[in-house]
Amino acid sequence: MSALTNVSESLIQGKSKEVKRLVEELIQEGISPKSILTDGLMPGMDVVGRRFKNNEIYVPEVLIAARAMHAGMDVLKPYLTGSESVSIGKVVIGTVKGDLHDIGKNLVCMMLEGAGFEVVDLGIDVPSDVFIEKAKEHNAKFIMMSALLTTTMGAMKDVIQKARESGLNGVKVVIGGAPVTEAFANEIGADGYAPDAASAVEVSRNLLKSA
Ligand code: B1M
Repeated sequence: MSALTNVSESLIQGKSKEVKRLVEELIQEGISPKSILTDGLMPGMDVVGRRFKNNEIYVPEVLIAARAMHAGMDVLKPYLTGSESVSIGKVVIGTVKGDLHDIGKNLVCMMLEGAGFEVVDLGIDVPSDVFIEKAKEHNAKFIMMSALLTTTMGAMKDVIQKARESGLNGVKVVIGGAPVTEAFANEIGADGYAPDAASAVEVSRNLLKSA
């Protein structure tokens, strides 16, 4: 079994300490943090998702695997975020109301920080009004929202309407998450859509250039 497959397997089995140890070892061996993420941790989480969907495992097992994913991500964080200290733009970001999924959103935060954005992470289950209040309070250039459930995506539209009503017209709204599509982003009037964390950086940079 390859070292990266070992990471996936340990994540699937929810072995947090083992995932942490393996990721640390791979870093020591000079394997790129991006490869550890995309070829080790994420494929493991995909298997967990498929098993969850097929009712082969249940919420507790998924939570344990999610904890192992976070253990691996914690090791990678300093490598993915780098040490940029000058902010190129402030972002308020969160998972929308009713939605507790945060792994993808946390990845987006790491990538943004690595690219020099200043990130205010509002966490999960964030009410629409809080996105607006925090964007005002921090004088943010971006509101970014993540949703993993088809039932919570609608909250994004609510935030965009509230942002426009409260005069936050200069603030760009970027959205993403597994069920979110470019078509949906256009439909609700978002300024940007990103299918993954790396693209979130690219989209935000482009929006800054065109502002
Ligand atoms: Co949930 N869950 N879950 N879950 N869960 C999904 C999302 C689901 C697809 C599983 C399935 O049925 N196959 C399904 C949703 C179905 C749907 O609506 N279409 C589902 C369900 C149904 C539920 C519950 C309702 C289950 C229940 O209780 N019966 C429940 C809902 C709770 C709630 O939110 N109110 C629930 C609960 C949970 C746990 C708490 C157990 C746990 C979350 C733990 C945590 O996040 N701390 C969990 C997990 C882990 C998953 C799966 C298995 C994995 C999600 C994940 O972290 N993926 C997921 C199945 C799957 O996706 N395969 C599933 C890895 C992550 C890196 O990917 O988040 O997609 P993702 O992020 C990607 C992109 O989407 C993008 O970038 C990342 C990659 O670079 N991205 C953005 C994300 N946000 C972005 C924002 C951006 C840009 C890009 O700009 C701002």
